[in-house]
Amino acid sequence: MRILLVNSNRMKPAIAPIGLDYLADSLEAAGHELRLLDLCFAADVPAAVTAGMAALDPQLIGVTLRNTDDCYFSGQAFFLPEIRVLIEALRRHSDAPIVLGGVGFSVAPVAALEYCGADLGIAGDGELAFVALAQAIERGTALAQVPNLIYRVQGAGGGIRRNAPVRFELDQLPERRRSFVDNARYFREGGQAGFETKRGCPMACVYCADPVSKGAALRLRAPARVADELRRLLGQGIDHFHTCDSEFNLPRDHIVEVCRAMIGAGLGERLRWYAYCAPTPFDDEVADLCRRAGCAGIDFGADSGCDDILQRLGRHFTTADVARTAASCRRHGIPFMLDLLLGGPGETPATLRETLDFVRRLEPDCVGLSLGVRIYEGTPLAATVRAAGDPATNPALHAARGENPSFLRPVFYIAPDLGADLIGHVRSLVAGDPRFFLPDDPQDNVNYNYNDNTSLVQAIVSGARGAFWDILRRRRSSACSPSR
Ligand code: B12
Repeated sequence: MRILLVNSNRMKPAIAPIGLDYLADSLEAAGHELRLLDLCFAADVPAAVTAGMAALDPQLIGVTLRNTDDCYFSGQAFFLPEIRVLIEALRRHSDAPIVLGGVGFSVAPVAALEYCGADLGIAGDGELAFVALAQAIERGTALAQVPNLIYRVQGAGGGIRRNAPVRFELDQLPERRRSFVDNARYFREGGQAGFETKRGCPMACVYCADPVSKGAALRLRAPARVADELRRLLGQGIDHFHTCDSEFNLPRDHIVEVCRAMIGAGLGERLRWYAYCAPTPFDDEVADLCRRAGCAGIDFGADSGCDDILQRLGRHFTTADVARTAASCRRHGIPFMLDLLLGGPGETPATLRETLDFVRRLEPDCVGLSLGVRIYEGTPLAATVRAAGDPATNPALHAARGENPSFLRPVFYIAPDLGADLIGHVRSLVAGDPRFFLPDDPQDNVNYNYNDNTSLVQAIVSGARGAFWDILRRRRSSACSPSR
């Protein structure tokens, strides 16, 4: 089949649509002819759509939807209206079925399909499902057999049906060539490339949609295959990376084995990588291996410096664990960021102060502050909010709290005890400490929202590479240094 894959993510700095790179390997192995319509860099989207459709005349169109919104309380950018317009434009050129997929889509797939007006959707893993869908369309067989598929039922009753997911071992998939997307350009303009060592997350954090979109079961890739993929990207001139796992150190054995494979392949000296990690499990052996495997920094999802809040958030660690992990990073020279999620259930002015005081004592290289907790369909927090009555009148909910049954439009939880000016309050607690990244910081445009972040874009154009937080941190420390 002739299949057009469309990247709809235009956020800058640009992040490569790794999901499409992976899908392409499976679709090409199944014999399909593919073309990429990458709208990230398109100056004129309607013109790019016209050209892309004319070049292939597709029989099937897949659109990746990575972000439904920027998940950022002070930003509240919502991207689905643009996706709806894009789908209308694609439809004006072709009768080919339009399929939506991607991690943003997978969080609330039925609502997203209805909102965007696509014909079909695939929730979760795309590789086997998209191949099965193409085959069903080609042969005219029943859509009911296609795993992970969301589709409209014709005839009596109508409605939207969702097929059961099929989880598979990732090493069943073809080698990841990383050759469909222009990764070299994304590296020049986005400063990094992603790579995946596993899928799924078994943790029970009340707010997190990863178990919804990726499944709760961990599915690991063979470490040698991960090293091979990194080598291929190195061959394209890319030497800074970010993991695309939910948490790289879950399970501990896997981070250890992946690091050993990187060291064994001689990658530790040739590349630099960053990761999202949970505060535990982490210890001196893990830190040492990370460092030798090329780790340039870790972003730990610490969330809070208050044990009661950590418990309410369903986290599996304590503040003592965070302190131990911070000390390990220091001992092994690993720069680290602590990511905080402020304003969740039980948060008060006193717990905010406790958290910021705690974090300061750990001397992190920087601290990312997210204010307000984005509520996602299918999470324990969504269930708690629903159990509390009509979301439209719930004083803890902000932004799209009315007529938003699947929480598709951005809606945030902010503990009612915090009063109206959470940002102002946190800003005063931060008291100008340059290690803390505030939302939309007016001081020096160090803004911890990666959505259209012009200072980051400029830094990358000037040659900065690495995780966005590390680029911001280095930029800020050079701005603060007396020599400048
Ligand atoms: C790593 C990561 C980052 C890294 C990216 C590093 C890199 N170089 O790639 C960084 C730190 C830069 C980042 C930034 C942001 N991120 Co982020 N990120 C992730 C994370 C952990 C992994 C995403 C990923 O690449 N997965 C691996 C790929 C292979 O999986 P995939 O894209 O889902 O693709 C598979 C399927 O979805 C499907 N598929 C994909 N496309 C298509 C298309 C079709 C047609 C089909 C059929 C199937 C299909 O098949 C693929 C293979 O199975 C996810 C959470 C998670 N666990 O997934 C959050 C996540 C995607 N990020 C999120 C957000 C909000 C952001 C930011 C907007 C935050 C901000 N305000 O600054 C920015 C946006 C950056 C940008 N330009 O897009 C949200 C999006 C939620 C939503 N509802 O919109 C997520 C889900 C986290 C969360 N809050 O829950 N992120």
